Formats: sequence, structure tokens, C-alpha cells
Amino acid sequence: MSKPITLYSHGTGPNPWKVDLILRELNIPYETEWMDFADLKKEPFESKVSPNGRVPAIHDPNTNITLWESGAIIEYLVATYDKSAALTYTSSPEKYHVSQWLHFQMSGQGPYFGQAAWFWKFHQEQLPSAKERYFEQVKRVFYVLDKALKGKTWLVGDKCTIADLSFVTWDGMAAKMGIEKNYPDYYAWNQRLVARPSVQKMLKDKEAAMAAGH
Ligand SMILES: N[C@@H](CCC(=O)N[C@@H](CS)C(=O)NCC(=O)O)C(=O)O
Repeated sequence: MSKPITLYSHGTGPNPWKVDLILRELNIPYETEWMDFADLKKEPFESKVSPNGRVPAIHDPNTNITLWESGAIIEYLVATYDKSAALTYTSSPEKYHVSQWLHFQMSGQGPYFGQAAWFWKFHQEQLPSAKERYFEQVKRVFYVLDKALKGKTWLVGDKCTIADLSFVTWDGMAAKMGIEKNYPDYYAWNQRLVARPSVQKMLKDKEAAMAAGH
């Protein structure tokens, strides 16, 4: 690999930082292009990078691919650059279980946590039933993870994989809601994730990026 990957990102959103974390974990050279939210749903970004007008997206000049959707990007990165399967498995059923948890993160955690944050913080009116609906869904995600992690260190097999790492950037929300300790196995797992040097560094850089207005 010779040329750095471009990561289209934003300081605040949890999704670009998921990809940032995997790039770090795999020591893949990359440079970040900070995007204004106002420029995402406009040209040239929509035509050239992401028709969905959201981040993350990447361009990899080594393979000449442009890709959006954080789960798809993470799968591409491990397929292309994780030749020793440090963050995944090549055996069955483990590789399918990694995929299963990544899909659960993408469809179960990300969107529900996102909607919970929206109705808690950003919606123009207070809608208690909507807040309650998404809070219940957030709790459901914690419940599922907590149960799956009973007696286990990581979600799949005996090592930390993209399945575990993909949850960590949204899990900061749990601390803000003050409910994470109700799910002890989930909580211990999240503490293990947060203690990883790559996660520590990513969280620090996220704060710095936000402070710099990215
Ligand atoms: N499913 C997408 C979600 C991407 C997403 O919602 N990104 C947010 C930042 S975390 C965004 O670009 N928001 C700006 C907007 O919606 O205009 C993924 O995982 O990549």
C-alpha cells in the first residue's frame, strides 16, 4: 500500500469515527477531509462521493474505489488490508457471527441511538412518546448485548473484532443517559473497548476535532 486513503468525515458524528478507528487499528495510512454538514447534500459531494449525502465515505487511490456506508467501508478495509485477520475471522461460523453483529450495529444500534439523540436533544418540540419509544429501543440494544456477553470477553470468539469495535463510538451516549451500569456485562465490555489505545486516541482526536469546529 502506498497512497493514503481519504476519509470524508465530520467531528461530531459517531459514524465517521467508526471507520477512523478501524483505519487506526489496521495501521492504514489515511488523511481526513473534514466536511461541513451543509456541503454534504450538494454537488460535487453527492455525485462524486456519496449519493446519500452523509459521512463517512472513503476514496482509496490504491484500488480506485469510492465507498460510503460505514459498515460497508469497514468490511472493505478488513477484506483489503487485514490479511492476517487480526480484526475478523476466516473460519465459519465466526466470520458470519462477526457479520451478524456488524449488521446489528448498523441496523439496531446506529439508527435507534441516532433517533433517540434526535428526540432528546434536537427535535423542535418535546414529544414524550417519541422519546420514550427510542429510549426503549436503546435499552433493548443494551439488553441484547449484555445477554450475549455473559461469561464472554468479546462478542465473537476470543478476540476483539470489527463486531466489537463498531459499537464503541455510539456507546458514549449510554454514559450520558446514565443507564449503562444497569447492564453489567455490557458495561465491562465497553470499559475494555474504551481502554484500548486506539479507542483512547480516537476519542481524544474526536474531542480535538470538535473543539477545532470540524
Ligand atoms: N448509515 C450511515 C449513516 C451515516 C450518517 O448518518 N452520518 C451522519 C454523521 S454521523 C451524517 O452524515 N449526518 C449529516 C446529515 O445527515 O446531513 C453510515 O453508517 O455510514
